[in-house]
Amino acid sequence: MRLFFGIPVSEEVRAFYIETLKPQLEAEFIGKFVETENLHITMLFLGEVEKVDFLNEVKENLKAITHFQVTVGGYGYFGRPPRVLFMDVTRGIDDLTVVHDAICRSMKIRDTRFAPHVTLARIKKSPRDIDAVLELMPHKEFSWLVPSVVLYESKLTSKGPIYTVFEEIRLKA
Ligand code: 3AM
Repeated sequence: MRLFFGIPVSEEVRAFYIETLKPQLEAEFIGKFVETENLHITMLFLGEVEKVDFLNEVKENLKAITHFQVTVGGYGYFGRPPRVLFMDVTRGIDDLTVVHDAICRSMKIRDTRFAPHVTLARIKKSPRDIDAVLELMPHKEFSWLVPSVVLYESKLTSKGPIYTVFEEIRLKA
């Protein structure tokens, strides 16, 4: 199984993406756009895993963390082509880092590169300057309460990845 921990975005973000943002991005960039139902904030990518014997320890550590608000808004990108185009996390980063660190501690993994974001697309080509195009995109902020962390299974298919919920781990209410 290919697994990763993540936090799904709110329905409001999904609606904004499918109705407004994705059509505008598709008009500007050539690349692969994330399917609406796949939008999430990656907490930790695990890769191929045979046994989920780590899960009890992760649950134990996460249930001590109180649910919290995150806010996303604004855009950025990183990497060489294909560049990862993302919506930024503007508030809640400290809380997300606490969750990330708890997962890493439970799994005895060291990951110092945590930079929470919502991937929107992988851009292969941009006929115009990316920064100039992103300036034109609607700048809206969305906040929501994060009640749980999800362990996703990711199946890679020719049509793109399909994510299913392997386990939803509730935070403290
Ligand atoms: O949040 P994003 O979309 O950037 O890029 C993959 C995605 O992150 C990342 O895990 C998330 C769910 O697939 N990912 C995929 N393969 C990876 C790898 N080998 C990886 N992250 C690190 N190493």
